[in-house]
Amino acid sequence: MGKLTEDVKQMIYMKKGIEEQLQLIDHLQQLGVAYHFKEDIKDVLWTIYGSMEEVSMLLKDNLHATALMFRLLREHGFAVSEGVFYRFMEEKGHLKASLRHQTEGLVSLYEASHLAKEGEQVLEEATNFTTKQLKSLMEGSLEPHLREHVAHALELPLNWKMQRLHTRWFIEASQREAKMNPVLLELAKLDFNRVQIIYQRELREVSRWWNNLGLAQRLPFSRDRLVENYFWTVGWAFEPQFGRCREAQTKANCLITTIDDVYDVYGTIDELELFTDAVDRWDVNTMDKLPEYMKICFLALFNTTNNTAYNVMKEKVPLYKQCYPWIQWADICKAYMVEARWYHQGYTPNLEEYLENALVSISGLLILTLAYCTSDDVTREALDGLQSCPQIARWSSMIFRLCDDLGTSKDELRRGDVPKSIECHMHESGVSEDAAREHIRRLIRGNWRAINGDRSFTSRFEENLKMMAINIPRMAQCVYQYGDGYGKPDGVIEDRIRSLLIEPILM
Ligand code: 0FV
Ligand code: MN
Ligand code: MN
Ligand code: MN
Ligand code: MN
Repeated sequence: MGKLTEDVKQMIYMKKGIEEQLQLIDHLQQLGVAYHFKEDIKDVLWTIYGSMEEVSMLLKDNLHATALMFRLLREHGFAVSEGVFYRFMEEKGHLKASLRHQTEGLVSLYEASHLAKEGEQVLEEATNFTTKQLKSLMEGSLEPHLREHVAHALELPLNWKMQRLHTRWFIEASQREAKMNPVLLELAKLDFNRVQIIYQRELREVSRWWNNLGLAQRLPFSRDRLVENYFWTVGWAFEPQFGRCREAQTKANCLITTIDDVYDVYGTIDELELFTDAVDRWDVNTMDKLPEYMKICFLALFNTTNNTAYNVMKEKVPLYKQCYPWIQWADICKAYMVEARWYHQGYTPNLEEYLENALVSISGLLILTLAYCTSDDVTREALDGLQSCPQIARWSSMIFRLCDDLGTSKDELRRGDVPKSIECHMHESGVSEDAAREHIRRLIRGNWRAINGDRSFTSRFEENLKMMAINIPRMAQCVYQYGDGYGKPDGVIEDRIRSLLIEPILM
């Protein structure tokens, strides 16, 4: 593999046309191997960015290359304007009808348009135009490989997809088409299988931890989902170097799920008040007052969380206060408690009141805290810039929550649970369930625009953190795409897990 990596590195620097250059970077990304060439890719993009005007002239009416350039630059945090698309528009602010026949260009523009920031009307028009055109192309006769690409793009735009899952699809599609550079394809297949073996080893380790803990046996009412819990973390950060992060997050996911079920399914309101207080004090001495099943649950949480913090401290003294994961745990339990009280009282909050709390109870902020405290690049300075919760963490958690509600609230309500965003909005505005769901989907798109507007970074640490903040909603959209893929697995998720964690790609 070392030789292959060297060959590809040379390819990146070899002199070639701008479109070819962009295409290579895009292929490396979609094949899931760009992380080997981070600095090289950054070099090339800086050069392109530095000569944007000439490059734009060169690309003239090449929609595919222009859209590719725009997307790659924006993905990497460069300040590129939607103005690069003006020349594809007519006077009236619509895209030229003649673009209808450029299938490849339409797909690229469709993907680029999903990186729109708030208020970018050209890109909004581009999403609508390309979606409509691509759907109508699907109704006609398309060359089979192209049809497959268009269908895959329409299912979810690239910016919303779980990366590893797309990588697997893209490698296999490239294999079928036999158009991809064989060196790239070979590297991608080898690397996919190599990384899969790393996942299997990590999964064995956390399985051993979870089985030894024995919590699921002691709390039989709770969901027991070790593999799924690990699968989420691969979606949040797939690269091999994030193994410690995946370990800490998988453990947290197991505890989140168990404790969420204590609050939603099993505990009485008085017990829950006691548990919330114990977590807030973070003191084993408060355990006496808890019922037996909560004692063991508290101790599992206490030990696991302290152990994670200890490992961080052992390697990177000191453990900064912003990294204390139990602070996040106290916030989560308090948010669970608010929901339990609302349910107990039969209270329906309005949507804003609900979301302000549900943003915390979805646990995204804890997940991000664990990400940065296990990060190799964490520094005092980086953390000082992070004093309060960064905006991107809020937008990211918001999408996580809204997707969870879209996928899980039907069953939650049937079982008896606090009204979720859909019901809160219906109650507040008197609209139908369908209209409420559409409203929630609009909110999701708005939060995506906010995230897209915040992709620049000034350090490796910030870059990694933002990538994870972007991957959280991607993963939520993946798991809840067809309902509650987490609580009530439906076959789709099992297949996806198998393809990422178990089945190697045939060489
Ligand atoms: C989902 O459960 C759940 F537990 C989530 C999304 C958080 C834990 C899982 C991971 C972080 C992987 P549920 O829909 O019951 O959550 P709510 O908050 O709606 O009760
Ligand atoms: Mn370990
Ligand atoms: Mn729940
Ligand atoms: Mn809950
Ligand atoms: Mn839910």
